[in-house]
Parts: sequence; C-alpha cells; structure tokens
Amino acid sequence: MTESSTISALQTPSDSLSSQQLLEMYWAMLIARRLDERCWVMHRQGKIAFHISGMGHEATQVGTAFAINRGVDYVHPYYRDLALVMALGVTPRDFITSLFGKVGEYSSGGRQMPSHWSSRQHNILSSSSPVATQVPQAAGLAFAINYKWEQGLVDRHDASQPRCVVTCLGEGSTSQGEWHEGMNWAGVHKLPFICIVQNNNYAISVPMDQQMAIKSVAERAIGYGVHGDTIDGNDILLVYDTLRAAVERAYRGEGATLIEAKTYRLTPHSSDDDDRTYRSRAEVEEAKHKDPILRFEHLLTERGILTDALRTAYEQRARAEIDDAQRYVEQLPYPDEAALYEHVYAEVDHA
Ligand SMILES: Cc1ncc(C[n+]2csc(CCOP(=O)(O)OP(=O)(O)O)c2C)c(N)n1
Ligand SMILES: [Mg+2]
Repeated sequence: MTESSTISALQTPSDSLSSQQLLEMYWAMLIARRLDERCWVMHRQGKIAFHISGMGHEATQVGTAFAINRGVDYVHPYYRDLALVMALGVTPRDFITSLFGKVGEYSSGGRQMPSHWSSRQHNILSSSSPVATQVPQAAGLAFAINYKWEQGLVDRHDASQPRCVVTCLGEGSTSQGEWHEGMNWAGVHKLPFICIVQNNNYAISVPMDQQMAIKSVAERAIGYGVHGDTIDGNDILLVYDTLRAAVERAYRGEGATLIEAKTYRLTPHSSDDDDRTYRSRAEVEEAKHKDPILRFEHLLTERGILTDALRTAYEQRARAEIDDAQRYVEQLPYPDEAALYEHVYAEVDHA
C-alpha cells in the first residue's frame, strides 16, 4: 500500500488529515459497500452459495485500516471485515474469486469459505471459523513482536517492521473463553495489541443483553489491565482518532487497548439468515438513518471536499471495477479435482 508509511509517520489526529486522505477513506467505504451489494445480487441469482456482509460496519473498519501502518502491522480480522481487508489491499477480483472458489483464489486456493481472509502480502492472518480463536493468536503474535523488542532483535522505532497487531470480533463472540484468555495475556505482558469489538448488538439472533450482564464490553478492559474505549463506530473520524491513540500506545510499548465500536449490521447475519424472526423492520429502517457512509458523505459535502460530480465519478468507478471483477472471475475455471490434495500433506519421496 502506497499510503501506509505516510499515515504511520504522520501521527495525525483526524482534523489534520488532508482532503485527499479523507476522500481515500470515503472511497474505501464506498467500494466495499458497492461490492457487498453486488454479492447479494450474485447470491440471489444463484451464482454464489454464500455471502456474509459488512454493510453498516464500514466506518469502524476503514477508520481502523487508515490508522495503522497498512501492510506492515498485522491484522487478524473476522468474517465481517470486508471493508477492512479491502482497505488493506484485497481487491474486488480477489474477493469475488473467493466467493466462486475459482482458480487463483488468493487466501486458500479456494478451499476455505469466503470471508476467511488471509493474505501474506498484506499481513492479514488467516482466521478459523470458531469465533474468537483469532484473539489468543493475535495476542501471541503481539507477544512475538514484544519479545523481539525486548531481546534487541528489532528496533521498536523501525517503521518497516510490524509494531502492533489489530484483531476484530463481534460482541457476541466475547462470550468465548478464547477472548478472555487473549485479552488477559495482552494485559499481563503489556502487548502491542488492539482488540476491536464491533458491537452490532446481535450474535446472529441473540441480542447483547443475553450475552453479558453489562452495558458495555469495554468495561471489561479494567479486568484485564488494558486501556478501554467505547465509541460510536459509525463515526469514521472518531474511530480513526481512537485507533491512532491505541496504535501510538502500542508503538511506545505502553500496552494493549480494547475498543468497543458500537455499530449496526444493516443486513441479515449472512445469506443463510432471516433476520425478520428476531428484529423489527422499524429497527432496521431506523438504523439506516445512521448509515456511516451517508454520514461521512454529509460531512465531506459540508466541508466542501465532496462534490456531486466527484460522488458520481466515484460511483461510476466503483461500478466499473466491480463489473470488471465479476466478468473476470466468471470466465475463470474452477480448480482441477486433483488440486484437492495440494498443500494438504507433505510431499513424500518414496524413491
Ligand atoms: C465457537 C463458535 N460458536 C458458534 C459459531 C457460529 N457463529 C458464527 S458467527 C456467530 C455470531 C457471532 O456474533 P458476533 O460475535 O456478535 O459477531 P457479528 O456476526 O454480529 O458481527 C455464531 C454464533 C461459531 N462460528 N463459532
Ligand atoms: Mg454482533
């Protein structure tokens, strides 16, 4: 990613971001949303079997990506992080190839379910399907970074090296033991670790008040000895500022941060879910008024940064990129049957 080192070196609060940087953030949210929408269409057309959406979470995810040293710091995302991984460099072609499971699929050669991101190139760790397993893994990675600093193997000020680990999960997944173990470990060892809980109030059909007896996940930070913040996850600039502070804390060796970003998922949990069974249409409609993309669009328009002409141009560009990606993937072949056994067992030389 070209911008990564600039952003990291700036140490800027959001009010010093340039118009160009703000527009890049807007673009990152928009392209993820339009791709996400296309995925639902492809699913309804019977072209793909499954889609899990990030719609509504874009401010949290893009604000996060822009606050780290992109492509250098590690990110251990969860399945809803489409906008986050795209802001790190995953392209519409990459993602659509995953959805179709076609040859050349970037994360697993088409073996994993879609949205189980993995990209060595972008320092994105591969997640497992059991929720929250990424948290102790991410804490372990942060431990390794810290260990190298302590042993003098890596200079903690070297911005070409990973200096923190960001991991994400939903509020429901914080009921898993792995979350608590990972958070505790990060607190004990003062790790360069940031955990973002994307709180959309539901774990599929189960509301948050059936997962925990407290109002805010971040209240638990004190129990782990880490810094905790609860923020409006639909406010991209607030997300950015909160993340910048957490990233700087990690880089300075001052320990871990737990960020609870309150947001809303605008779609059913996945293409296999019918959310009419557990939440009212009125509630979903109400949430659409707080759509993080519309909110950022409004702010940028008010500041004179985003014009109608520019917005139209972005929409056209998004459409063209997604059309191109879909066309490209549809003509790709499926993997050969024999490829099923590749990378599963070590090659044994029987000679
Ligand atoms: C250990 C485990 N239990 C159950 C599941 C099935 N499952 C997948 S996603 C999910 C809901 C998680 O909700 P939350 O953490 O709030 O994240 P959200 O989907 O709302 O973003 C569940 C129960 C799973 N993948 N792993
Ligand atoms: Mg949730």
